[in-house]
Amino acid sequence: MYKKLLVLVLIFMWLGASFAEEALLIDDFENKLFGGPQGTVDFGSGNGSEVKVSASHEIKYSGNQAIRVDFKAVEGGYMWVARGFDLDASNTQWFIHPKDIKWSDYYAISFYMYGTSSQTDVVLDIKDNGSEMWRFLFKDDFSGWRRIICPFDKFFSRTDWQPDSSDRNGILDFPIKSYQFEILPFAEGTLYFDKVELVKK
Ligand SMILES: [Ca+2]
Ligand SMILES: [Ca+2]
Repeated sequence: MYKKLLVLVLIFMWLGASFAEEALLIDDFENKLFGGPQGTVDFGSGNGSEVKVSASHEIKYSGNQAIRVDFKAVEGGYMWVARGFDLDASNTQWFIHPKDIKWSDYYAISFYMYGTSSQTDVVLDIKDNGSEMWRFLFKDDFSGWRRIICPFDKFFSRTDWQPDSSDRNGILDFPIKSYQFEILPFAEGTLYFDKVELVKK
């Protein structure tokens, strides 16, 4: 009897440990979501493109809300929707500071997107410790929530634009300081994002 109970307890402990360690939740868009210097989201657009963010309570993947991104992306335009550290807006931080993450334990960053099968090209950029921007391309070619896993070795250093302060050394220098979504032209619509995690090796 006790032996069986002990085995059960051990199995549950093992399961708990495996699930707990599979991914590290770094962001869930649970704040009030707004832009500007005191903003919780660093977002904007230029050259004719438009972007707006808000909290979505009806369509969400986890917690109380997701981030809703309404956009119009035109040829020659640009946009960004960023969260993390060292951004212009001052309240965009993740749950955990990049310096407190053991990056060598993780091979990918992942998030959930609510797709609309629009065939729109979407990117996730990450900014490395040398302020170099790295890009991962994917497509809105599904409907509803789906987890998009972006392995670090599938990102490429952006050739179209880099911040002035970027080291441009072609090396993905950890810790990563922030991430941002961009919708590529031409596209107009709404996408939702939620639950950003780092995925264990
Ligand atoms: Ca959420
Ligand atoms: Ca670099």
